[in-house]
Amino acid sequence: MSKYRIVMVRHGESEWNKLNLFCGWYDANLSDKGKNEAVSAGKAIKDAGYTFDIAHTSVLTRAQETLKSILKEIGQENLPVHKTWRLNERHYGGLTGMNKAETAAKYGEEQVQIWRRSFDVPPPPMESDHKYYDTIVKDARYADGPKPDEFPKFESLKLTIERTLPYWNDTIIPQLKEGKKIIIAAHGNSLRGIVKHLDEMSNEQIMGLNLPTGIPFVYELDENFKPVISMKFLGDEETVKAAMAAVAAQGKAK
Ligand code: DG2
Repeated sequence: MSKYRIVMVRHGESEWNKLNLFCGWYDANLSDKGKNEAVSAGKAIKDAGYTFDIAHTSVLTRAQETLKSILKEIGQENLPVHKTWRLNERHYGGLTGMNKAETAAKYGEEQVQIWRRSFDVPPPPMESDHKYYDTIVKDARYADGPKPDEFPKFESLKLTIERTLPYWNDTIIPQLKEGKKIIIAAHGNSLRGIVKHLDEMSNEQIMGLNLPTGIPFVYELDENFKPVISMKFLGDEETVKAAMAAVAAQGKAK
C-alpha cells in the first residue's frame, strides 16, 4: 500500500541544453522554451491536485527557477525551499562547455555514450586552467560546501549518487516520515541517481534512462520506501517518450 508520495522534476530546458553543451556545475539559465516548460510543469502539478509542505532543489539557477515557476502556478510561492549542492547536476569535469554532438564527432558516439551514461566511468577532470574552473570553484554559493577536499573536478553517476543519496536518506526520508509532502526540482543525472536507488535498477538498466526536461514525475512509496508506483510522468505518454529520445540523441554526431 502506498504511504508516501514524492514529486520530482528535471528543470526546464537550459540555454546550454539548447546549445547542446555539457553543463554540469556551470550555472546556465533557463531558455525561453525551458521557462515555458517550467510553467507547464506547474500546470500539470496543479491539474493533478498536488500541494507540498517543503521543496528541495540544487544551488543552480535552472533548477531553482523551474521550482519558482511551479510554485507560482500552484499558488505556493511561500513554500520553504531547501537548496543544496548535493542535488546539483553531476560535475561534467573537462567536458563542461563542450558541444555534445561535436564531441561525438571527435571522440566517437560510443565514447560520448560512456561519458554520459556509464555508471562509473567519469569524464576527464576539470583542470585549474579550464575556462570555467574559477567560475565554478570560486562561486560564493559553495562557501558552505562541498568542503575543499570534497569539491569535485569530475563526477561519474556513481560519484554523483555518493553525494546525493546521503541527502535523500538523512533529509528527505525523515521529512517524508513526518508526513511532509515534498517536491524536488533538480537535474537529469542527480535525479537519475535517486531513481536508480528507488527502483533498484542495475548499473546497466540505468544507462537506458534519459530524463526529459520539465515533465514532473511521481513516486508512491510503501512504508519501507519501496515504490508502489514508479516514475509516473504527469504528461502524455507519447510526448514523454519523444522527449526522452531527444535527450538520448543529444550525444549523436550530427
Ligand atoms: C545536463 C545533462 O544536465 O546532460 O549537464 O549537460 O539536467 O542540468 O541539464 P542538466 C548537462 P546529459 O547527461 O543528459 O548529457
